[in-house]
Amino acid sequence: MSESREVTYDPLIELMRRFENVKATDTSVDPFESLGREDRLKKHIVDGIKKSLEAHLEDALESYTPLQIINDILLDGMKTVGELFGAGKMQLPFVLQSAEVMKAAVRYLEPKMEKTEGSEKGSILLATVAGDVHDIGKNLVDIILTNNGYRVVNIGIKQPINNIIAEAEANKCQVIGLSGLLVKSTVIMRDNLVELNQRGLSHYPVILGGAALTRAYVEEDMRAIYEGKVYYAQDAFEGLRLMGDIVSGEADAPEAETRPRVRVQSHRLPDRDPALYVFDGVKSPVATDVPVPELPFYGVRSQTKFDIFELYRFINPVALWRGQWQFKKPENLSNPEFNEWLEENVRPIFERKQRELANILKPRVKWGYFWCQSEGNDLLIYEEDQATVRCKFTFPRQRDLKRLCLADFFKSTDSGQMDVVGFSIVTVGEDVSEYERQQFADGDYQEYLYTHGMGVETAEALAEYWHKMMRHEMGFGHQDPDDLRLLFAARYQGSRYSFGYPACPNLEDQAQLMELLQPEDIGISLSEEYMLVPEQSTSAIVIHHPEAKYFNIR
Ligand code: B1M
Repeated sequence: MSESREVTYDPLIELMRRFENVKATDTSVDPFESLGREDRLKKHIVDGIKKSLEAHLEDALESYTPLQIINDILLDGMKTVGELFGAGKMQLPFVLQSAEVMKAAVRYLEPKMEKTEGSEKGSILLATVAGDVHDIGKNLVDIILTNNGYRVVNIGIKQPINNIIAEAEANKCQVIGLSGLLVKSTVIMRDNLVELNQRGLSHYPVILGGAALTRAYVEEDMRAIYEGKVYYAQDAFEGLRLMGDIVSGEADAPEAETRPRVRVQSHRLPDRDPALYVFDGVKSPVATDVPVPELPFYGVRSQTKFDIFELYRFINPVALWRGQWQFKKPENLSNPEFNEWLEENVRPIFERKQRELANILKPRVKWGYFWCQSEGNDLLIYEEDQATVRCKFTFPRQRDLKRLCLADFFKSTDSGQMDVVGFSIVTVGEDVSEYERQQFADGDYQEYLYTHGMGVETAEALAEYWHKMMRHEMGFGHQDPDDLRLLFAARYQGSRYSFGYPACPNLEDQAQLMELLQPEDIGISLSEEYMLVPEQSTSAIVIHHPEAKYFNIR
């Protein structure tokens, strides 16, 4: 795809259309030529075309008021966009492109509106809850709602309930929308609902969203607690549908009095059960006779110089293209056809973003090795003298299956042998987050999604790349597969486990890791809620044992 060529259509959309067996348009022909005023504007929205938008809006203003254009034509276009997305016929980046055009159109029309005219369908206060830094999910909801005619007051991340209530009241919002990705956020959301009850504010319908939630948690546990109405939105479009239903009075959530009384178990988290941390004498059958690598060095080192393009090779395209950018396989394409399509259409975007962000991403790593031994479910980390305990991590043990516990991958205190453990922490810096915030504020939604995904996956790539380097340092990196796809599937010796993930779920352990690595000199710090700052950072405990693979605690 040539970047500089002037085109009046989007080549990607044309290609998508081809996949829907619609004949590709002849590009020499003006795509709007045969269309009437209304259809022209709808086409701008559905196909995400900004070129000639203002001229076509001016033309429509001869027959319609600005408000009519927004409500009756442009929003109708956005409705089609939502339907196409829902039917799997439109990819998220193109939905965002349509939202960009919608925003540009509204910006153009707004100054021409009467002061008394209001085009708002309803209003919502959006916030990521206290202690949680995740922004993008909530911002996608903001984009979709704003550009479908709702007034969104987006107050950002880490918002305490006092702010949420104050802003909802001050801005006269009809609905409160809370987002959060951390397990702890699900508990904070519950506390927020209790607070709304206590303050007599349960007249607010509340929408909850974010990856750590489940529908059952919201629709059973939370509904049993909240005296008002509370809904679960799995994604931004469910949020949109719910807003429509709430505003029109059609939303289906049983009234508090008519709800069945469910016993609130409050989202029991199996891996947080204290009993799992107490060693009962039964270990897993993990081999205890594996060789211990030579300690590469005791203590920590840092690396701040990287060839960014070498690093980009370690980005897992599946995670970026399908996960972050959400390019989904249309039903009528086979896997090989879809892969071909991705290579042809998405790889050029990937390559363009690599160049664009080469000086914005600032990769930095701090890592180290320590003497250690296990004792039951504990991992003791020693000073260089191999005798004084420096700190201790306690891991949960599977209740059943193999009864795995991370501690079992190390020589025990009974063995009389010392073992070696690695830790790493990586970041791509703060600048990329600042850059994406600007793109969001400017309404460059598609680029915002692309930049965010690149930041996330470059951080992941750096962690993967450095884990490889550590395997080399520990003397077994030469066994790594050459094929990067096998590397992405963790087909190498040992594993890298991040605190907060199932085998080591305690985010609080990040504090000890920080103490060991002291990464402040490479610009990483820990927030009060154990989140890493900058946002695009990740930490890990690196285990050399050949049987160390991911597992869940139940
Ligand atoms: Co990490 N991470 N991560 N991470 N990460 C999670 C959040 C985690 C759930 C993974 C897991 O355990 N399975 C877990 C938290 C668990 C916990 O609380 N204990 C976790 C962890 C532990 C961590 C670290 C602590 C690991 C470590 O380094 N020790 C670390 C912390 C980073 C930090 O402190 N700064 C970390 C790091 C990272 C990366 C940097 C590698 C990377 C980027 C993180 C970032 O964005 N800042 C990352 C990623 C990518 C993830 C997962 C895999 C994906 C998150 C994402 O980008 N989603 C995530 C697991 C998961 O979500 N499945 C995970 C895409 C985004 C668009 O979706 O925000 O969910 P989302 O929004 C959606 C819907 O949920 C919904 O609509 C949106 C759009 O459709 N929605 C709403 C959301 N809010 C809504 C509100 C509504 C309606 C709908 O109405 C109000």
